[in-house]
Amino acid sequence: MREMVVGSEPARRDAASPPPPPPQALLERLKDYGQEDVFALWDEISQDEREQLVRDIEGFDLPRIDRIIRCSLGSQAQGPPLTSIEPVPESCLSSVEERTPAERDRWWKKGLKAISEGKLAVVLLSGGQGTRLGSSDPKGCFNIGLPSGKSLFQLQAERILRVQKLAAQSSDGSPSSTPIHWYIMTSPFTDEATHKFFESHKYFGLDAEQVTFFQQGTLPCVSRDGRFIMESPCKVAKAPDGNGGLYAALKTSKLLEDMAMRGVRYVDCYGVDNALVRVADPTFLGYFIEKGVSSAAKVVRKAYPQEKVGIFVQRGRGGPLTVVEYSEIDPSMASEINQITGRLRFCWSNICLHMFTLDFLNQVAHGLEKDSIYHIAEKKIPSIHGFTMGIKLEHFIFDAFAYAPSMVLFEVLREEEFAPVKNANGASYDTPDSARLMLLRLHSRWVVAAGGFLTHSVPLYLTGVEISPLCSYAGENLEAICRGRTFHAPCEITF
Ligand code: UD2
Repeated sequence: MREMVVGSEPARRDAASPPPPPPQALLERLKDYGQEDVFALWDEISQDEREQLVRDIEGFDLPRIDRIIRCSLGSQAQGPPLTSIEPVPESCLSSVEERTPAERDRWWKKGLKAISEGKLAVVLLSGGQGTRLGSSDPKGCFNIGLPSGKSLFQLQAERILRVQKLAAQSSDGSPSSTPIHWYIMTSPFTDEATHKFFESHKYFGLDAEQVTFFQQGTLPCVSRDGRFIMESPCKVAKAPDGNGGLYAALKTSKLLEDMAMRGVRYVDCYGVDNALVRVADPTFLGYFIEKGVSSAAKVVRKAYPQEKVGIFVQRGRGGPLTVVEYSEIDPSMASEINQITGRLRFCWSNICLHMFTLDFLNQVAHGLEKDSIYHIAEKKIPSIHGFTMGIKLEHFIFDAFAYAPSMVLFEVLREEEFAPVKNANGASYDTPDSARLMLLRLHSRWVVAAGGFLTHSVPLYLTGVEISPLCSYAGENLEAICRGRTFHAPCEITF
């Protein structure tokens, strides 16, 4: 009778009965893809762990994973694509400078009308692991230290509530307005904590029925020669498949059909880690509808060559607009200067704020098979050897722009709409402190513009006031609240 110790201790083996071999068929399949090493420690692990390992491997679509590994590692060896790279033509961009108040007003109203008719859905990309922020919680849970103590999720939920209210007020007479449906993409690393956070905060005042969570896929982490890295003797190391995993996740979860059933025509898609993100922005939506294009992105002027943002380029004269990610850009290209304007030649930065038609999302989601080239991120991977330098394979959401029949860029001001929360406080940029200050300064300007006054006990550049999104989305509706009143910074202004 063999004595088995379940758990991490390898089962003591009775010399007379060696452990059963790995399932032969599975081993043969792994050999076909050069991944048989996953069974290297088979004899050292317990029966339970062997069963876990077999289940793990049987969950893999090995042909697809092998194709992605080969195509992605192979394309890196081939170097950058040969097509020429040009700056974005001015005809593809709406700049702040050229935008008239009449256009802004027209787009704002057009966007609110479409929102009141239920034509807009919002997708939040929230599957990333907030490793740079040093928090084990999903980034949306993060409190950037505002007077209100609100998390990024709460700020975004309340901006949705505010836009819903504006849309209901704008629709001709009918007080009701279709709630904006909020699709939140998580990953196995963020899903449970995100669900719990929303439930414990009662969805921040949203109707739980208007929020749908769905998970993106994961891919094995691999060594530079394409072999699976083992996280433990009985588990392959995996990572989320990038924010471009959105398209496969929408397809797998049949949420594109869900959007169609709700009458959605436009999808606003954004990254969680921007404290000033204008979720469901009526102006951006109105512009998008008026241009009649399939995809659009908000951009800001790049602050400096090394800024960690993707930059928009045109692939060949008249070609599609695509993004070269900061982790893949050639430093000399990042620093090129336009000799006429004296500005950076590639100056339009991606800020992970995108708009798509539902038709285009369907086109992308059903064309995925051909797109097996994933981006390669060299990272320290937790493994049976502690940490192993390996590769995470990621799709980027902006990879789909290359297939867009038509695309436009919409410039916004960094100080109004882009306050990234990427690094832990103490870093020199994109921290919770820098994002908090950008929000407080913006809202302080709104108060003064509405006739209010500020007093402060610390220098004003270090503080300011926070306006609840429930009061104002973009600085509107503040006269009645602020005119003639004095607010002592820091404080939250709410109803
Ligand atoms: C992103 C953009 C970069 C620039 C920068 C601005 C991409 C690929 N890059 O860089 O061009 O706009 O932001 O701040 O968009 N996410 C997922 N699943 C994943 C990985 C990420 O949902 O597997 C989400 C993540 O939660 C976040 C967003 O995508 O909301 C951006 O992801 P990131 O922080 O990994 O991207 P970053 O800062 O390297």
